[in-house]
Amino acid sequence: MNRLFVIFILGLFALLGAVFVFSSSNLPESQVPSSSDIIPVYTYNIVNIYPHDRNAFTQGLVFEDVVLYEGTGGFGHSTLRRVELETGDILQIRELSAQFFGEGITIYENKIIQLTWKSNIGFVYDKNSFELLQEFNYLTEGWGITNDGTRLIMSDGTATLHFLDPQTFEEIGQLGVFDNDGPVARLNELEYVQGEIYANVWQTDRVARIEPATGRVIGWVELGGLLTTEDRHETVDVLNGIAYDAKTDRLFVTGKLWPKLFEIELISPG
Ligand SMILES: [Ca+2]
Repeated sequence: MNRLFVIFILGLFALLGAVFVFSSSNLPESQVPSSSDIIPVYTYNIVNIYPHDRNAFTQGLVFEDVVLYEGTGGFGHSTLRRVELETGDILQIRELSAQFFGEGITIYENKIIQLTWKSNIGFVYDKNSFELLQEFNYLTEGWGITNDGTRLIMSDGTATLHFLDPQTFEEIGQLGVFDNDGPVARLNELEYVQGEIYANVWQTDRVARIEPATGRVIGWVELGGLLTTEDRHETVDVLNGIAYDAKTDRLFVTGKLWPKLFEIELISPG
């Protein structure tokens, strides 16, 4: 009886071992981080410098048609705005109720979607009138948001991105973001650029270029040095805000309370 039991247990372990070896060997190569893979670090050239509202605590940035859309944060200071690129002039503004701390924004089918930080509420506005059309809920904190044309992609300050259905706002998937050192946390403002997800990493000058299918960081963009010492004489906060104009292939970045907004082009390493 005992011997049969021992044979049974040994057999069970052998089976589990075989299953483990089989499943490990079948992981797609891209999901197995390897320290031997060097992640390219991109630098930048400044193409244009535009004025940016020093009072805008930038939490969301989008470019569409010929203008910028910006979401700002802070309790009692949160807004949604349409901004002229060349002058930085505010063309239209909607203030959020003081109980909400505005976060990321994205434009989907003529609607602007704006997250809030800890209220678990997202707002949906008409893109032209800024009229509030709808609210929706989510379980995590709200940080950045963008979309890939079919899904909303949202960050919550961790290393996990959330995919949301753009009609129902239900969560339809998650993506763990990692580089060679493991999970990449504090993902903040997002932008979908030519099939990749770009993400500011909060409190750094770095942007992660993320492969949407795997969550792997396939490039880092090093944006240190954009502001001059003079720019930093007044209060400025961290880099935050990436916008992409797909029609003209222009990439824009700014930061919280920054006096400038930059059009940049990326330089490949080597
Ligand atoms: Ca953005």
